[in-house]
Amino acid sequence: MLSNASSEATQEVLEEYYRELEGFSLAPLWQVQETALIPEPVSKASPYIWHWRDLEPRALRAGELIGTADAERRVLMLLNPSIKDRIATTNSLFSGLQIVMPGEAAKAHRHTPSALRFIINSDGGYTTVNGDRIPMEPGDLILTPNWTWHDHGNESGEPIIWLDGLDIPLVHLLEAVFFEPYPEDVQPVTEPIDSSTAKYGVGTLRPTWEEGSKESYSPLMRYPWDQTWATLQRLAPNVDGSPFDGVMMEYTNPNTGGPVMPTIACHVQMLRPGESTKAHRHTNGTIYHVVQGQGHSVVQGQKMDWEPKDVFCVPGWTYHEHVNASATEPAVLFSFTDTPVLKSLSLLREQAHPQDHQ
Ligand code: 1HN
Repeated sequence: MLSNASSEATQEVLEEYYRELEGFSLAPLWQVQETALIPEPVSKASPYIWHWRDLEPRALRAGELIGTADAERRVLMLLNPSIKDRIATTNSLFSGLQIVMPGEAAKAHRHTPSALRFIINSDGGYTTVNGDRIPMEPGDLILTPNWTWHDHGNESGEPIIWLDGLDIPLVHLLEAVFFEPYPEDVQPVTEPIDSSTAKYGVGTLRPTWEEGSKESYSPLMRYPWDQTWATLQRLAPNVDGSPFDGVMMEYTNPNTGGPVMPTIACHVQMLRPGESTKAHRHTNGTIYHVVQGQGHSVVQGQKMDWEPKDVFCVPGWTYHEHVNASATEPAVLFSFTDTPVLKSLSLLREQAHPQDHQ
């Protein structure tokens, strides 16, 4: 006979038993099962917005106070206020603001966390990735995938500032972080300038003498802003776009049509004048950067007003919707997220808000 009888053990006997378990590195699942198997995700991260008016002076001040000898990378970390014990902007992704002063170079190194840069201010900056020297122009997306050598330089007279995005929290969780400095401060440039853009930048033309990269990441390292902007402008008047994201485009790996890196997908979206989206939520968290325009997003019922160059994060499984406040000007958001990881593990879920709005 099967039965569901309760224990007849006294409280005292149970307490003694639980104390004894601790000594053997054992613990009863039945006391914590509800925290292990929750009905739906509850992110450790909070929604948060960093305003450019607060960021810019502090980034420039870091440029005055901290020399390259004191900082391999002069990065102001955008740390989620609800995550105390790790370097994280959302639960799985990190973002920071990096500044390179005139005449400076940030040393060559490589690491297994993958990085992207979205260029904010630059007039003569460059990044070299595996021997390919890539110019940095405002609005460009530049990739530094897993284990690629990279160093940055500024040969202009003005500070250069960009937004860094890395999968550091995720790679730390997986205990797969490796780091190696390059033997010299600066790696040699071994390719013609900006060669990945020349070879792969059109997206529909491929160099036949190369087999096609076997790497899991995009062979194209720079996605120039002028192409991105031209595409958005051309499409926006003629398409419905997404009810949740407006005219949202994904930056793709030209070899696969898939995400630019195996851990991070990058998107750019235009909210047309007066456009407001419906609310939805998905298991991936997202970090947004306002390229242009003014508006607000409602995240978990909280209104966040944004302006150009602000950065904000939407934790996973958190309802969010976006509003372009201008009746005449488009708003453009760049964003990055860990959907490729969730998708490949069958953990990507999305849900529309039942009332369309929060
Ligand atoms: C890093 O190596 C870079 O190479 C930028 O530019 C930001 C944040 C955390 C850890 C390493 C870079 C980073 C970073």
